Amino acid sequence: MYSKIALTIGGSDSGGGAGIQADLRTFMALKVHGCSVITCITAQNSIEVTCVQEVEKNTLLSQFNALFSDFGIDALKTGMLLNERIIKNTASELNKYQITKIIDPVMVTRTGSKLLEDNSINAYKKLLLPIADLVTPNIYEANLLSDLEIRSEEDIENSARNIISLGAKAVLIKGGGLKDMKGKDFFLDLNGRKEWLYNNYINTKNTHGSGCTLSAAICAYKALGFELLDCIKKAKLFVEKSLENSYKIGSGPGPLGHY
Ligand code: PXL
Repeated sequence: MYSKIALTIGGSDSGGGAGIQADLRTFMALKVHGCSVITCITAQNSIEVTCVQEVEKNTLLSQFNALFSDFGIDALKTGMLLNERIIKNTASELNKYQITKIIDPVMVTRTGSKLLEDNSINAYKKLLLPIADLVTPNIYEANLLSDLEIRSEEDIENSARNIISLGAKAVLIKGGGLKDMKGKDFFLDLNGRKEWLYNNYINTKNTHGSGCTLSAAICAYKALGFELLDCIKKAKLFVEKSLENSYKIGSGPGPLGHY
């Protein structure tokens, strides 16, 4: 039934709200077959991350080999890559394949748990931005990738230009982390095409996995063959709908409802 294939490369969230689990649910909701390369396993619930274990190099590379030796992957996204070692090994695999690459530079959860070890930012800049068809940082991640402290719309546009100058073909900076920028994102590409994108702000505390869902939805729409900016607009609507259907399962922020 599904003729297109999307791949997510990231971490497992035992709580099922974010990471690989959110990505695969998103792929399924958008009727794309989903594959995964798991980089690490996190133990977490709606409140905290209590343990992170990376997979061994051979396990990581074997997942790539298994998939790419048999399937025609149509688009991929990266999520939690944890450290420089995983970034390096992932980048050298991704360099082999000419398919659309969405890089979601996951660094920290909304509840403040670190998902990327310190000193790995340079590896993102050097190895992943140059091969990215799109990078999707939130404000915090954009600060670190562009060496700027974003406080205004103008800062966001400058940050986006810095990220493009590092080699990314396009960038989407998600404004949600700033008080007045909820639901407001900025898109810029290599050719100078730029656009502020808006959607309705959905007032819910159940936002766990919304960043993962957005990048996974962009990836799914790309696998289905849409043009990049259309993918982003459709993906934002998908996240809006999923936030409307979000629900509470623990005492912290709950997951999105992808159906
Ligand atoms: O939302 C980013 C993210 C990515 N990957 C994993 C996560 C999270 C956030 O909690 O747990 C595994």
